[in-house]
Order: sequence, then C-alpha cells, then structure tokens
Amino acid sequence: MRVIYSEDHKLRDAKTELHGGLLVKPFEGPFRAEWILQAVVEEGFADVVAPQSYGLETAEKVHDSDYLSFLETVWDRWVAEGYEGEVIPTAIPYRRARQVKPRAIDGLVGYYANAIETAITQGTYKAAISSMNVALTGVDWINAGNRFCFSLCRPPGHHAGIDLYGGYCFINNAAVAAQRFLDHGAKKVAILDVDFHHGNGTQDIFYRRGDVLFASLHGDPADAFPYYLGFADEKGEGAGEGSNHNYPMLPGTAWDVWSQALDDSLAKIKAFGAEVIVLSLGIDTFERDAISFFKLKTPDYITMGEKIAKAGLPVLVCLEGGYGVQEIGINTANVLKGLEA
Ligand code: 7XA
Ligand code: ZN
Repeated sequence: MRVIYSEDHKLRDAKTELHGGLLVKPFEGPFRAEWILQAVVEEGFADVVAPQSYGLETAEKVHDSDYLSFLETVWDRWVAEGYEGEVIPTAIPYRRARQVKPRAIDGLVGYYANAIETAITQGTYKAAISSMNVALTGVDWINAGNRFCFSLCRPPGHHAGIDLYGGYCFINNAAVAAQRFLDHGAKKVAILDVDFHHGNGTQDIFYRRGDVLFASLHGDPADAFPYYLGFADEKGEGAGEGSNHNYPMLPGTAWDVWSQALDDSLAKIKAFGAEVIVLSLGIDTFERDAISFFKLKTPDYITMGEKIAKAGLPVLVCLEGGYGVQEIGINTANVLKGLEA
C-alpha cells in the first residue's frame, strides 16, 4: 500500500492548547506523524511518496471560500493587531446572537470556530493545505487503479465544517478527497469515520447532499467532544435524508460492541451503493489514548482493517486523531495490514 506523506505537516506546531483551564502543550503535535510514519515503514509500508500540489478548486466545493481566505490570512491579521500569543477566540456567536461576520479579527476568529481549544499559528494554513494535498494525492493513486492508499494527513480534518475550524482541524481532508472522487467520475462515495470523536465537520458538509454517505462511530456526544452533534437521530436532510449514520457509544466501549456498529455501518455503505470508501482513521479509540474513553486493543485494529476490506471497495485512508501513546503507530499499521490481508 502506498503511503502519502509530507514533511510540511511540521509547519503546524502550536505551542498552546486550551485544556482544563490551562494553556498546555497540544496533544496534536508533529511527533504524532513521526511516530506513525516510523511504525508503518517498520511494519513494511515503505512505499512513501510526497504529495502533488493542488489548487483550492476542490476545497471550495466543500468549504466556504471566505472561510478558506480567513484561514490563509488570520495569522498575519492577528500579528498586525499587535497580539503576541497564538490565535484563540474570546467571543463566539452564542444562541440568539446575530450570525454576521465581524470586521475585527478577534470577532472573526470566534465566528469561524466550532471549538476554542485549537490555537492557530504561523504555518498552520500551509500545513493544512499540505495535509489536503496528501489526501488528494491519495485519491489520484486510487483512481489510477489501486485498491488502497494511506494518506498520512496532519493536521487532521474531520471537525472542519463548511466554514468552521476546531478540534485540531482546519480543512476537511476526507471531505475534499470525497469531492475529488465525485469530480472524477464516482457517483456515490462513503466516508466511514472511525475516529473516537464524531466527525461533526464532515457531517456538516454532507448533511444535505445525497452523493456522499457519512457514517461515524464515536463517543456519545453527551459525554465526549464535540458535544453538540453526533446523536443517532441525525439522519441527513433534503437530498441527504437517510445518508447520515451516527453510532454514539458509551464510555468503556470495547471491540465487541464497537465492531457491531462497524458491521452495521458497512452494511449501510454497501446498500447505499458507494463506489469507494474514504476512511477517516482516528486511532484514539485505543484503550490507552490520552483524551478518549474507548477500550480497543492493538490486535483489534487488524480485524478492523479486515472487516472494512471485506466491503470489497477501494479504500483511501485519511489520518485523523490518536494521542499520547506510541501505539498510535502500530495501531495505524495494523489497520493497513488488515486492509491488505
Ligand atoms: O478527532 N478529533 C480529535 O481527536 C480532536 C478532539 C479535540 C478534543 C479537545 C477536547 N478538549
Ligand atoms: Zn479524535
């Protein structure tokens, strides 16, 4: 299986994350990609290739173009304002507030945020574009006739909505990839999100569209980030009605229960008639993940890959979350092994 990877992920190196009332060293840092790359190469996935460069044409079909311009310019505007720290909002458009774009940069940052733990920094935009390119290069590798590809995306993407960043995400790599599959001939694409956290950004993007099925297995939002979306009764609307499937699960969920949700989601993907699966792969479902509460074990990730492969579709794997333990490397490699088994 080909691995797409760019050193440019290192440009995303925030010093701060708002966590427990403190500004701490972020859980999502460059070391994650390095651990994962090292493990997958050691486990035999050594065909590592740099991404091609793509423009914003595909991204603009899933994100608001003003939002993309905001991401590109926010750091310089923040610095020009005289601020010395990283970009963190202090005000957000609360319930019953007007949803208008403020002129002031402080207000604009809150306007585009769906969560405020994630500091924007110099280099964040370039890294996010590179991460998108990693995903898009994977699409082209699959479209060239290959069954699997691992796009080692960093920063992750699944919390980035149409015009929202947060949860360590800026551009929704999986969504942009799905759009490129559609633009290159696919009629129906599935995004299967197995990250511990609900992919609220991906759901936001495709909720009213019938060409992309979104299925997400995640910690119950009553207990887990992103809290305000990801419940089982969110089924899609309009053209998207019936093509959104959420599987919220309780603290302590282990493979026996989790894998039933996986089986169900794969049956939905087959029934939908998807031609390709974009797998939003977070390995923060691991029992010792630093910020999550599922109990998957290292061998489970092989079985996960095997089950997904049995759907018989091409699979583009886009990296999402996974934190705090070196096992994110072997667990990622195990999914890839399972896919190829
Ligand atoms: O999949 N998403 C993540 O892994 C990031 C979740 C961010 C959680 C922040 C909670 N304070
Ligand atoms: Zn996650």
